[in-house]
Amino acid sequence: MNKKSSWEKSTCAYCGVGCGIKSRFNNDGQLEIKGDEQHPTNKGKLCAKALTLSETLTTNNRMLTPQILNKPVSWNQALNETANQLQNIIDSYGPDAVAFYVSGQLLTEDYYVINKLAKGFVGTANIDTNSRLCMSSAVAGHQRAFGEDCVAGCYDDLEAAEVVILTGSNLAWCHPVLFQRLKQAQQQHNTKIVVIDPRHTASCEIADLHLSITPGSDVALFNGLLSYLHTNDYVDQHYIDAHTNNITAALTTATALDLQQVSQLTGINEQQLHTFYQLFATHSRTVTLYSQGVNQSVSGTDKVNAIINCHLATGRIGKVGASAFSITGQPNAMGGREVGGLATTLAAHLSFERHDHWQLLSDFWQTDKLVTKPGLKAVDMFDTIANGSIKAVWIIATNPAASLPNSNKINQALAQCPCVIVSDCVDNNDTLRHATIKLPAQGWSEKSGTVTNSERCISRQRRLVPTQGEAKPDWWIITQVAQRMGFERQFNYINEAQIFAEHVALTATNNHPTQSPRLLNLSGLRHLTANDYDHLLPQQWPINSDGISHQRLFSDGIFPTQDGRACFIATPYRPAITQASADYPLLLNTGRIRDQWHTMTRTGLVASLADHIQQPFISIHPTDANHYQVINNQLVTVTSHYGEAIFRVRITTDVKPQQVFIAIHWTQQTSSAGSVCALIGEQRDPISGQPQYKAAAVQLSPLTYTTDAILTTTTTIALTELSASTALYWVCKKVAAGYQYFISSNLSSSALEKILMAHFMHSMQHDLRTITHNSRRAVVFNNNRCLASVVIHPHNSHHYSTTSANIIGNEVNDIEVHQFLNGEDKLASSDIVCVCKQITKQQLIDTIASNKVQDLSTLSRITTAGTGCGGCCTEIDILLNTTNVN
Ligand SMILES: Nc1nc2c(c(=O)[nH]1)N[C@H]1C(S)=C(S)[C@@H](COP(=O)(O)OP(=O)(O)OC[C@H]3O[C@@H](n4cnc5c(=O)[nH]c(N)nc54)[C@H](O)[C@@H]3O)O[C@H]1N2
Ligand SMILES: Nc1nc2c(c(=O)[nH]1)N[C@H]1C(S)=C(S)[C@@H](COP(=O)(O)OP(=O)(O)OC[C@H]3O[C@@H](n4cnc5c(=O)[nH]c(N)nc54)[C@H](O)[C@@H]3O)O[C@H]1N2
Ligand code: SF4
Ligand SMILES: [Mo]
Repeated sequence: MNKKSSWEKSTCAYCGVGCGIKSRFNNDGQLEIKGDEQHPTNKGKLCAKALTLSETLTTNNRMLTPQILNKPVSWNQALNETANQLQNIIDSYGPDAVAFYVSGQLLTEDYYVINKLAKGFVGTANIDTNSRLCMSSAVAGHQRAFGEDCVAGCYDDLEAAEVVILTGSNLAWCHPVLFQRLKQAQQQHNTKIVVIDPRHTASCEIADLHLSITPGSDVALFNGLLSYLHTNDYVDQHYIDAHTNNITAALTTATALDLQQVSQLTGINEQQLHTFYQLFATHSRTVTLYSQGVNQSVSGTDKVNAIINCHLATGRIGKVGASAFSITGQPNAMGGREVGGLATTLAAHLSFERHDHWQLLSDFWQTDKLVTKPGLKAVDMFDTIANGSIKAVWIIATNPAASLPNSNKINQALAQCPCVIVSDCVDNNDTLRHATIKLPAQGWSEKSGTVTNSERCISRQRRLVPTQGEAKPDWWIITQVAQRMGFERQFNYINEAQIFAEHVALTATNNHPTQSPRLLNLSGLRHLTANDYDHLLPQQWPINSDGISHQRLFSDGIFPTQDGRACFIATPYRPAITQASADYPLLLNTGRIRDQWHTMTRTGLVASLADHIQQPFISIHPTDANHYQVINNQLVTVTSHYGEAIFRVRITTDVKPQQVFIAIHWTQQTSSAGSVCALIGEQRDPISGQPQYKAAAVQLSPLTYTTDAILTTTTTIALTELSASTALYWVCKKVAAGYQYFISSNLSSSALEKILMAHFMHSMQHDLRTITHNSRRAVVFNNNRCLASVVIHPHNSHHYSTTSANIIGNEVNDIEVHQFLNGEDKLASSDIVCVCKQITKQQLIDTIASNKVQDLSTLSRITTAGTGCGGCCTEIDILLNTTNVN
């Protein structure tokens, strides 16, 4: 019998909250994962995504060997070929003919070496990252206001605040553990919470006030606030005089709009505006937390500064419970910003604009090739790949074919690019289809290094399990290629600790507390040995030699600008570039759902996470549904100027009339046409270059088809064959013992059944079938094990239902098979609300009704729902409020 191993600490693979986990192998050899009670971020709590991480450690779709043109090769061949191809292109066309597109999911050490290679040794600043799509407006806003890209506050501020404003953030679903902390604080000291979001989201469940603003109008809202604070004497004049510049320009712009105009632009009535402005004005401990509803906009940077202006005007920056707080998305978006992974920064918060910074870095790296000006930002980089000027791109830990705007164009650009090198953990995603060289990287649990979370806390990610196949650490792959390009000496690291030490040294070089310091300073870690690094405890930067904790920045009102003062920025209101038109009358907003992560390469492997929301959907208001004559679960084609895609209708008042919402997660690997980025245009913020993902003009029309089918199998099926043989549309979802395919077709039920049986169930020996007037059901099994099932019925949107996958992969259980064949399978037509305990919406509704349950704790006691990670509690609250108990 195996013996339990001891607990090893690391950090979660997913979001920028940066929770600490601990893991060990249990007696069955399975990896157990728990929250780390000692990690300052989460103190033991985790969300459902983290709790199911061990289920993602599978060989399923794992890239196991390097490949050139999809043929397995040795590492030596792959690395030589990568180095040769890059070098040949550089020799023929110059360094700017190559580009690097990387990710906030890399570790700091990986990020440091790829940035060093590109900017310092290849001599191109064409290195950008998916943080361009995510954090670049916040970065630009911080630089304009504070002189450096720094988050002033910390998570404790959310608990210490009297008022918390969540703007453009669905914290409940996207940063669940931080949301739990906020919710608990609210219960303890009655924190007032304002949510600013065009949509009604799960985060609204704890809101005292929800401002459902007109998309893109945040600048008007916060300009209105600044004007209100000024006019009604709520500003901190002493702070403004002592610590800031440029208030006059900001005020002139802000006061150009009166309250009535603000109300018109934001769609918020004057009384609600007044309530919000009063709440802000009269509570000195106020935190404004913002995310993609702010950043991903053509006025993203101005939105950030309009918010910061209000905090500067009241002196509420870096004080206990008082800050403007940009929350990061990816686990190491912050680490990437530290090493300088964006095309617009050098490294270690050194700036292109300062010659002394340039000289410092040039000396530190001992190079004469250091780039002198910023490179191409993500969207421009892919435009330049499309026009043929960039001839080689190395993509690491990101899936641009699915996540960049106008994905049809991105796919074309990659398809005709002569050299597409992709380092990834999976063998297949939308981007890897275009790879000429594929390099298998170690993934979370195999890799080792550091990450920095939203509150500047550096934590170790540690190796927890052996590496699969021949995968290697990203830093190793990058440094091996660098060495083969002739930079042996500069990239001769033996482990990740050495790279971290170099990064630390760079942050400390010439960084004197008195002479225009960079706040990113890790000099306190200068003497870290490899062993110290292995045992590094989570800690927030700056980590100066003074040994003082710097939980908050700028508390003393001193900023890292030339004169030490922060800067107000005039932020004129500009309407979103995309306006709905007669051709495209609906405004499309996009974002995340609770249980999936980005393009699903990891969360898509976990059956329980697929149950909350099973298929790509479009949320639409009842009046629009009526106008377009569509009903719940119907499939519709959505078109924009850029492309088209297909979604299932969800009618809901969560969105306003003429606004629709689509989640970002489905790709061509998981659906035939559910990729939302096909619809998104390339409009972007002029300063940060961050795309406007939250406002695209679209049109919709019902999709006509005759037949629906749900095929459940123990093995994956060939998707191209599925598309070619039967399906007008399909979606693939992970279930416990295999996969479930939702198929829509123009074939008749009997024809579809014949084809599905012949193509995807043919090797199976035995089958049972039922045919009724409105459905055909079949189960096939081999040696008493159910291998596949299928349900087919004529399309009738009024009765769309899902079906249980329970029987698949199991020994034949006559009762269950019988139930399935008769359409009585238990899970049919109800989504799972509580993933941890697998409780469906229907079970909860039934329990509420039959037991006359009024409150969450009683419902949790009876059903166990909500007793796992707690991430579903807001949705259970909604059910409690909406279910009739009489
Ligand atoms: N479950 C889950 N969690 C995640 C991720 C994930 O994929 N899944 N991804 C992580 C990453 S990388 C990121 S960047 C974060 C993103 O975290 P969030 O930014 O919280 O998530 P989004 O859903 O993209 O967008 C937030 C909200 O902005 C609103 N919004 C749209 N337009 C506007 C506007 O004009 N003004 C305002 N004020 N709001 C608007 C949207 O309706 C949406 O509810 O989540 C991280 N956490
Ligand atoms: N419409 C719309 N589009 C959006 C957004 C939106 O709100 N709306 N949000 C944008 C934002 S904020 C973000 S952050 C992006 C995210 O978009 P992407 O970065 O494209 O999405 P991911 O699915 O996270 O892709 C990560 C890839 O890296 C691989 N990977 C994971 N870990 C490692 C590793 O350690 N090493 C290597 N080499 N590979 C690894 C995964 O298998 C996966 O293929 O999407 C953006 N796109
Ligand atoms: S909140 Fe974010 S970091 Fe924390 S457990 Fe959930 S996904 Fe992981
Ligand atoms: Mo992100």
